Amino acid sequence: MSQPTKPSHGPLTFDGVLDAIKPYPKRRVAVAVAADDAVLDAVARAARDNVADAVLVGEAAKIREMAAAVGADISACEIVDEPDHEKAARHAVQLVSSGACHIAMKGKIHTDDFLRAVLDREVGLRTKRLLSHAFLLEVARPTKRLIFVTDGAMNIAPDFEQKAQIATNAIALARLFGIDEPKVAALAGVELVNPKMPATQDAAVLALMSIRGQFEAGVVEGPLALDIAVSEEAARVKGVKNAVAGRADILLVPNLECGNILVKAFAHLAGGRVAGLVVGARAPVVLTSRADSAESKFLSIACAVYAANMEAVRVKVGKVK
Ligand code: COD
Repeated sequence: MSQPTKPSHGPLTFDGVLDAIKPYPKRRVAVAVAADDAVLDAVARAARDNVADAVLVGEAAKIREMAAAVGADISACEIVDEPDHEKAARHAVQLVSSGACHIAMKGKIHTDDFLRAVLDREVGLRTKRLLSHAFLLEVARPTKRLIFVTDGAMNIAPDFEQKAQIATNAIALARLFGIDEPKVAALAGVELVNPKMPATQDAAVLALMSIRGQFEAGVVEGPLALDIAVSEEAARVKGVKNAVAGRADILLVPNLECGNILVKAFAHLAGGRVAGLVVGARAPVVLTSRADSAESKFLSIACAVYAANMEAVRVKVGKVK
């Protein structure tokens, strides 16, 4: 496997991403079902800040009406009138697969409908590998940095093999964002292997694979409970010592529900900044929740623009040995 391109900087925060993309060429985002205030706000900001312009696919009259209502200047955006959600998703994705746009973005459409277009054999952006989703969370403690939560939006109940692939995808993504050797915590409810908790068994075998060198450029440990994964104090109190405990860069969750709840608690209860991307596709895909803030959608566009400029990493995300 080709090693991911190594960025010339250290680990990024969201502000670091915004700084890094300043000299990059402006990219073009194809938005599926764009009639949504937060989406329009985000694309207007992206156009104003020279990050990206957009093709807005959806109900044209509604898009214009909403943009006016929220004061979003979308004059730099092209609008494609397509009121049907499925067709709008396919059209937006096709704009990317044909090369007319660089990034696909989910608007006000159900995630599964959008992802089916991304996975479509004709117009989609699938590769030979598993596509997975990663949330990027900007945490404040102990220092401001990005951590990655995967997969809280695409693979519903990954089996062991899929978990290994999801970890590999996330390692490539974290490296892209400046983390040299990402530390992956395979999360479970406890740190001991319990046959009654299948997530602990998967996590333990993933950790064993890591010891055997089966993940390139990253280290996986598990099972780890969330507190031990992210808090050195919790790891110390519970007597867990390993390369990942207290310092995880990637939280590999057992299933979609765990990841989704974790990230929504971070965003909606703690007010944390979050972005969301699909990893492993032929082009960057922005995938945030419909209720996410305009800022979250803007940051996701910025992260996708950043990813679009790291060609080698975007395509060659590696494989599990
Ligand atoms: N990567 C690559 N190929 C895939 C993937 C993937 N992650 N998932 C499915 N495929 C391929 C399969 O190999 C097959 O060829 C084809 O796609 C269809 O597979 P199915 O029948 O298993 O998939 P679908 O179409 O029923 O479901 C795929 C979804 C991604 C839509 C589904 O997994 C899903 O609904 N995910 C959760 C989305 C969601 O609701 N998220 C909410 C949180 S915001």
